[in-house]
Amino acid sequence: MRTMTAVVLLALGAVLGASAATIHVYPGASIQAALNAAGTGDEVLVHPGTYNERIDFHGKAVTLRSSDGPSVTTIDGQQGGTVVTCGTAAGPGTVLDGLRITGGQGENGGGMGVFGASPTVRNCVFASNHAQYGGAVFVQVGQPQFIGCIFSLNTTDGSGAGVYFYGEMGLTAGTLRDCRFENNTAKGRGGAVRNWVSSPTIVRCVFYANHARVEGAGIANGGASSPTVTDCVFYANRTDTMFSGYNCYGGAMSNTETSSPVLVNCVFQVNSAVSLYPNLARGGGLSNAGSAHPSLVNCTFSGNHADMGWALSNSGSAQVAVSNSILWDGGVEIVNEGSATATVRYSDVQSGWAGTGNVHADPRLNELRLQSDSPCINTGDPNYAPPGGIDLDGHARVLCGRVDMGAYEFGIGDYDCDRVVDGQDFVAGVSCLTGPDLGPYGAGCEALDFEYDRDVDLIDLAALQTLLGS
Ligand SMILES: [Ca+2]
Ligand SMILES: [Ca+2]
Ligand SMILES: [Ca+2]
Repeated sequence: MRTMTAVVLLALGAVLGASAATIHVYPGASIQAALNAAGTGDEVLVHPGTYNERIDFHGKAVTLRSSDGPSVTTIDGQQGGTVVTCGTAAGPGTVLDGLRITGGQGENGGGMGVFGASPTVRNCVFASNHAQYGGAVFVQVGQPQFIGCIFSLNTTDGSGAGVYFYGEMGLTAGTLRDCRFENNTAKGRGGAVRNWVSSPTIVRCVFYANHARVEGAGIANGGASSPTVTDCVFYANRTDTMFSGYNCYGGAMSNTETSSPVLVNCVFQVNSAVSLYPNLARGGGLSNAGSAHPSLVNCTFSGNHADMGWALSNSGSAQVAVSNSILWDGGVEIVNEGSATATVRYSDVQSGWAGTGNVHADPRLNELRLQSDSPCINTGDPNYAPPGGIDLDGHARVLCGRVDMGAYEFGIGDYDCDRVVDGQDFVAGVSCLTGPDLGPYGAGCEALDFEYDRDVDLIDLAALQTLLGS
């Protein structure tokens, strides 16, 4: 037993002692050559410049990163094919970090193809790539993580100009976190993201000015795709049709077949479904068809537009559940066709909608936040237990004892819930500092936890002071 332990420790020592190598790549040299030379755990460090090549990780657990970020470090595929290929069961230890990927042109994934792999992609920019499917990225089986990435000006003849998650061959999910999709264009579905039988987790992403011709200018969920979409902003995305007899659906999002995404703390603003001919454009915000069962909690719709259903268009046998939300677009907010239903509770619907706790009164928005005289303050579902603790501003989701309607909770800084932030709140704030290490606070101090780290400290009081001074 003793010998055994020693052998194990020796082996462990060998592993720990084997220091990972860093292989430097400078302009004129080949990144692929460095990847070929790299072993498990090694780092390939790419120095500023443009590298005209296409690369393949060959499944290696290698970190490929730039020394100075994506604004000065580019891999340009020069329209020769997919720029970055990641397959052969690569796991999260296969890392792409801080590079700009451009000039990709492929059938599946112009910028990057992920096939049966789950790499980590951080701080990358995918710009001006093109593919038949997945203009920037195509994922077929795997759970890649995209963190802090920008997808801009990518195009596809088919669907998913930004990312196409294609799950018909096996589990395809993954994560999009803190990503930005802007000005991507799909001739088919999913101006930014197309999910087909795929359910990724999408958190704190911005979808801006993406375009799709058929449906889902932001996200198009098809097959059985049920992503969770939390703390996301959909702004000025647009689906359109120019031809008589052709419909278009979902300025921000479309859900078809049995897709049942869950949307929490999301904003839908000035998205549109547009047609040259009357009554062909449905769902300025969302369109739901087939047997889609999406649910929306604490979402705010403002300024969206379509021929039918300025916020929501529902058809087929879709069943939509809405709670704690604001639908204030200026037209008929919800249209149901076929046997579709919309169950709306504790929400403010401009054109009115029957349901428990609903109102239709001016929500008194200022940059989509509730003003102190808003009827949406403390009128959300009294039994609501938020799955996440924060609102879209990153503050506590529930303040003053009851959740509000909309993506932003009212009352940060207002300890005593009198809807005014003043010196009395500041005095209370000092009482929420509970010791030299500060530490967790008692109930009621959430309103003063600006950073929402479950601790009221001097940083929070500084933020409160700023609010008082404004
Ligand atoms: Ca509240
Ligand atoms: Ca107060
Ligand atoms: Ca804090």
